Amino acid sequence: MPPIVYARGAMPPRLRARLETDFETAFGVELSDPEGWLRAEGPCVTGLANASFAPLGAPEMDLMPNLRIIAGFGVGYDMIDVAAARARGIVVTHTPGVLDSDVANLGLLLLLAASRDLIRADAHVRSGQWATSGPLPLTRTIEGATVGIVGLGRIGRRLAEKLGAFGCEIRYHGRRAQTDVPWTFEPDLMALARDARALILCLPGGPGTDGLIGAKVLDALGPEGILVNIARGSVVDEPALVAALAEGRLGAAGLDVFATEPQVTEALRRLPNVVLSPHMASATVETRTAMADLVADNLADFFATGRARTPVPECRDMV
Ligand code: 8YV
Repeated sequence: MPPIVYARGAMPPRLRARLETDFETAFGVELSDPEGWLRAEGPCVTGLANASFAPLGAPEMDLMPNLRIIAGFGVGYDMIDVAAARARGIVVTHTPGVLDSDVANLGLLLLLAASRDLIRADAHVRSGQWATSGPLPLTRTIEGATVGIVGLGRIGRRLAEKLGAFGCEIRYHGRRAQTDVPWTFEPDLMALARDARALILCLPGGPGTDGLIGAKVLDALGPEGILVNIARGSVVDEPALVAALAEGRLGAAGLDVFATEPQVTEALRRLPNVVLSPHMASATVETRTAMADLVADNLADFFATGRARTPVPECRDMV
């Protein structure tokens, strides 16, 4: 009997193809009644591939009493209740490592675009205003600026390395100082925001970081400051961000993630001093292919050997 996998959320084509070839797979988005299907067939499901941001908790897991592995498509797993999974003997995996460079690159792109006002500059040329009204006001360089990285995981480290090429002074904030990096740890987030030209958010989402960046931090970053978010929308108090940007208390922002994506509030969409992208930091052919393969390989290895390639830290002792 081949393992039965339930595919939750819209599968990217590469992952869909791997799931179809390697396993017997039910694709949730193609079922007329996914919940009805799970009620009837859930006991046959032993693996789940997740590409959805909808919360995955105990009630859904209980529809699949023989589920042994949840393989997530993404490094962030804040949508999965890992404690509930562990309590049911279910291993959770994610896709770390393979997306670091592209996610870091989008962080850099947003930082540069926000600091050089690239979107307005593009519109200035397209509209013909360059010829009629002349050049735009000067912008600010990030060369040599102090940049604060909030969350120095794999992605934060890649970003810090890349920012070295711009002569930036890197400081980082997180749960603890890391001994194997050359950058300065700043235990006080407010102090980091006060000293930095830009804060780049690279930390995990979830209850522990919910609303961490609020009005006080944004005010400390200040009218020349730039906030870049490539983490999760939940990390930022979005109404406070909109107010700070609208009132000029914060200089600019570059955002790839939002509180209620794919819905983005009109207040945010109307602001001229934000650069917006649709949660696309990992969305290159190369990275998404590597992510899809890692999801399928986690499932295949687990079913073949009982070991998974990239369990989330909380599940490392289970495989
Ligand atoms: C998404 C991400 O997984 O890795 C993460 O945590 O947020 C992204 O890479 C990707 O957009 C697929 O939904």
